[in-house]
Amino acid sequence: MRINTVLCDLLGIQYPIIQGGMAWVATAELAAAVSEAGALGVIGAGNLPPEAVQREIQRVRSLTSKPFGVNVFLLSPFSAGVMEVIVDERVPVVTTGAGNPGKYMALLKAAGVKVLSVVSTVNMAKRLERAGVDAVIAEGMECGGHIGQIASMPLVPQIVDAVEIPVVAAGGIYDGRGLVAALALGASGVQMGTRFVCATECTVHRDYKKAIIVARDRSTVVIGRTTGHPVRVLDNKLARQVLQAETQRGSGAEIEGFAEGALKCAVVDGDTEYGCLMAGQVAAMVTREESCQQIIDHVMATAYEALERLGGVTAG
Ligand code: TUI
Repeated sequence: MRINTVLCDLLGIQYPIIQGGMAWVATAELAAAVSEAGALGVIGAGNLPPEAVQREIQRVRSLTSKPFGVNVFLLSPFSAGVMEVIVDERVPVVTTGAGNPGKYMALLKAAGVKVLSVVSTVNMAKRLERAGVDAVIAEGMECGGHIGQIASMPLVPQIVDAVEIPVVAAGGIYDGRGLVAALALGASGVQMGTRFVCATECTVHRDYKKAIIVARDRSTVVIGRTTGHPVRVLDNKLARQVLQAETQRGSGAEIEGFAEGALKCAVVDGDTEYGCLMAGQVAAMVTREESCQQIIDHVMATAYEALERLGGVTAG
């Protein structure tokens, strides 16, 4: 049995799984390992300058000949330069976040780059479909990092009903049960971030991985709601300080200042007390470090199990 969807055909991949393009986390090593395992590995360009992104692209190419992508954070001051590098390097896939890639569409399409854009509302999905993107990634508020307000279960089917292009579900997906649930909602595949933070090939500090591994169901909290830019993180001293400041003072600018550089602090320095440990709600389900191949194989094996169980339900 194979789970072959339009996403597999669109991206030239074996399994309908995309790795989230997490800033500071999704390096060439992680992206190449995910692609080698048959899914789509994605470099997180974050706020990196174009030359650094180019080096990451070349490093992925030295590690795998399979398709891969680059995630462009559209609020980065370097996003235009990064798009040029992507076109020059003929990167097969771009995922975008935090904006509308409309002004780059002609350039990307002319170079044959597939564009998948993250959205967290129905309106954004419709707008980006009109802008010509190849697929949307519907990101529910269960995911880590910057989040919208709608959970995956209601968001995905609403977007599926609102657009004609393929929809990828993100947020709250850990294993094959999540993949099959996403397919049942009408999605053509999934994007997963948190589980890949704990991949052997992921180069983040071991203490960041450990914090995800010990996380339980209520271990993530949402900070920055008062700023209009909510962020899901693991509960720690930084999170509690920010939450306290939000209830006491509620000053947006002050709170934004708190988190300055705190993501790098978590990823590079492994500061689990004052680093910004972005993680989705599935952190509770991540119980060990494993290779990207083991992760993908586990997602697919548990997806087939889930499908078999469902077959039993309808037959009964
Ligand atoms: O971007 C995210 N999640 C993130 S970013 C981040 S931290 C960081 N990133 C880069 C550099 C430095 C630090 C942690 N988590 N998710 C993608 C996402 N994009 N979710 C929602 C959106 C979005 C928001 C507005 C997409 C489009 C949009 O506007 C579109 C329009 O219509 O203008």
